[in-house]
Amino acid sequence: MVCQIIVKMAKAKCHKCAEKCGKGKVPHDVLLKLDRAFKDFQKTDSKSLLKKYLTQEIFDKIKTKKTSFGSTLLDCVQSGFENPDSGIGIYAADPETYTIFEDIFNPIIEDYHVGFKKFSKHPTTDWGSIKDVGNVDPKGEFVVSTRVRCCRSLEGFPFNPCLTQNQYTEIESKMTNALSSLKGNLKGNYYPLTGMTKDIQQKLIDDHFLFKEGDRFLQSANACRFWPTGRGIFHNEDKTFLVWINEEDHVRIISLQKGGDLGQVYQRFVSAVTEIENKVTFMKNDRLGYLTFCPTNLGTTIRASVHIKVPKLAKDMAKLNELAEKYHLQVRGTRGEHSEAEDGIYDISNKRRLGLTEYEVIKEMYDGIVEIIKLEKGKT
Ligand code: ADP
Ligand code: CIR
Repeated sequence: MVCQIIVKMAKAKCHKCAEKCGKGKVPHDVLLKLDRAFKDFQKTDSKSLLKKYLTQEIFDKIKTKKTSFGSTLLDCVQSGFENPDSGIGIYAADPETYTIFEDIFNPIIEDYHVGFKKFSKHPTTDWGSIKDVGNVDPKGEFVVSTRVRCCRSLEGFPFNPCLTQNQYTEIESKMTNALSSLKGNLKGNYYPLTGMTKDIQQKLIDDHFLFKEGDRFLQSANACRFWPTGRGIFHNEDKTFLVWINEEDHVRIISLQKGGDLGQVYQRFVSAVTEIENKVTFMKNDRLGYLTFCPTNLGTTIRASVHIKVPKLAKDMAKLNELAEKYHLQVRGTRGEHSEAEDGIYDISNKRRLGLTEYEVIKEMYDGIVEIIKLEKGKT
């Protein structure tokens, strides 16, 4: 229930109480901070999508808006303001921000997901003909490993910046409860971060199974509060099926194995997601598909990647990036986003996840990687 006295007070002049019911004005100190930070941000040479689209006109139009969770524009853009080297620079502080601040989210979404417009609608889930997905590198010459992941948010909970400590543990127990009934090759155990030794945690990170700690983009977005409460990883014995709990998103479901057999990885992925979705309800939006904390992860939320060695193409990184863009792919370093390549291993994945079906995402990645390998082979 929204407190009407507080609403009236907020409409008059008191902003403090209004924060609680979410219907009032943006507090004066937040507005001042926003104005100041925006001015500083304008002076940077940031290449982020936030810089590209947050014009003075849009900023002035939306800076006084607030969601019913109490999230302001500052909650969404402070990561991008504090980290001008961001690629995107904006997070959805809560699910409502996608509509309340649509004037900034929409152009960023359209740019990142290539042509997904204000009136576009994400298609319904279609896993496609799973058995037709093949191996991107049957001879095992280039691909070290293959991974497919998706993100999910539990219905009824906001995103990181608005979660209470209790909600973190509630999400954790809802998920571990659901995961504990998985059978066959999905059967596994949950390992909470709380109580995990630093050695084990680091080994899991180094082996590419676990999320890293201390990501400055997430920290500035207020996404690491109460760390490590509620955070952890579930995996099967072979570590080919993994679930991250309460890192950037409430849930990340991952299928991973050595080599280039995308078909096998995808098959395991689809069966895991289907099983989990039979047990828990995830947040879905008519227009944007599955809702996530970062606008890059909307829609199918799928990132299908290979760890690949393409030494000839990688001699000219500008060219490799250009090539990747042509096939709607994205090149990352060995340890993921914002990392460098180690031992010549690159992470190449589909870039867009919204506006196309799950199968189309996988097919886009498959076709692109096969092309990249063909070009690497043909290069002298
Ligand atoms: P996400 O994919 O979940 O958005 P990151 O880019 O940070 O996040 O990657 C998370 C982890 O997954 C990193 O350790 C990264 O090295 C690992 N990873 C990504 N793709 C592969 C792959 N094909 N094989 C092995 N590890 C991978
Ligand atoms: C950036 O803008 O570069 C970071 N906030 C990361 C954006 C996309 N990556 C992600 O969500 N993992």
